[in-house]
Amino acid sequence: MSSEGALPRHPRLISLEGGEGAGKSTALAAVRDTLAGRGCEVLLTREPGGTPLAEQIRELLLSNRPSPTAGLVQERLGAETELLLMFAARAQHVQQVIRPALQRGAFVVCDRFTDSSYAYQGEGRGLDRRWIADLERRTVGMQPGLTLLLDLDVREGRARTAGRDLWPDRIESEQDDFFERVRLGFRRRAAAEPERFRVIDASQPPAAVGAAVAAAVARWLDSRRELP
Ligand code: Z5A
Repeated sequence: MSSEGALPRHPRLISLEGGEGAGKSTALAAVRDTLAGRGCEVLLTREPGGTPLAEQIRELLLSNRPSPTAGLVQERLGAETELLLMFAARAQHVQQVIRPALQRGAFVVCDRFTDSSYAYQGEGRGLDRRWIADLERRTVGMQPGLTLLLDLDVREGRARTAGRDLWPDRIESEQDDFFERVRLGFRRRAAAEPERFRVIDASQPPAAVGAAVAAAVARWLDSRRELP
């Protein structure tokens, strides 16, 4: 068994994953409403980010604006630095927000989590997955009990967000082949862990995506012994 597969799954930690423009906002609302409808306390959060410090790290990771102090040459962020910053933000987020919320009995719904590091930094950037697994084990120590993967054709997702931002962020500025590797990475992880992942067809209209997500969460809750 791989080292990342050996981590315990937390029964109240849910993550949402997928490529750009997959519709995580609609899905997050559907998860929140399904859980709240059963009387559960729900904390919605995101990565990279989720605490003031982690949000500052997010800015470092994603900002693509020319810096007034950088002169003409922008310093390139290396793949290894990108991975370590993702995990620096995540360590802070897990320690300050996620663990305390889980400990008081809340459900935590996270817009992206460690699977994004395997997909973007592992498959996209080509970094060694054993290194990612080691960081995951040391700084997170658990996996979500449920991961919803919004799967969508790369070009369709990018078309949805085209023209949204004056400055597309640093990762959004990558080429299609990068995002094809990321998508494949997510799909491989979902195929390897079918009991944790539910793959949602994100090409459907928003209401249908929301309904599919709500149904998946409801079935997952019903399948568990300790019902909320
Ligand atoms: N990243 C990483 O590399 N490693 C890590 O470990 C982590 C993250 C945690 C920031 O994430 C970046 O960080 C991300 C991965 C990297 N980079 N990329 N690319 P983010 O989640 O903040 O960024 P994002 O994935 O680019 O967000 P997004 O493009 O906004 O995607 P979304 O949240 O899934 O989409 P949305 O906001 O719900 O919808 C986007 C648009 O599509 C909007 O105009 C909607 O109206 C439209 N939309 C949504 N659903 C539909 C449907 N069903 N039909 C038609 N149109 C739709």
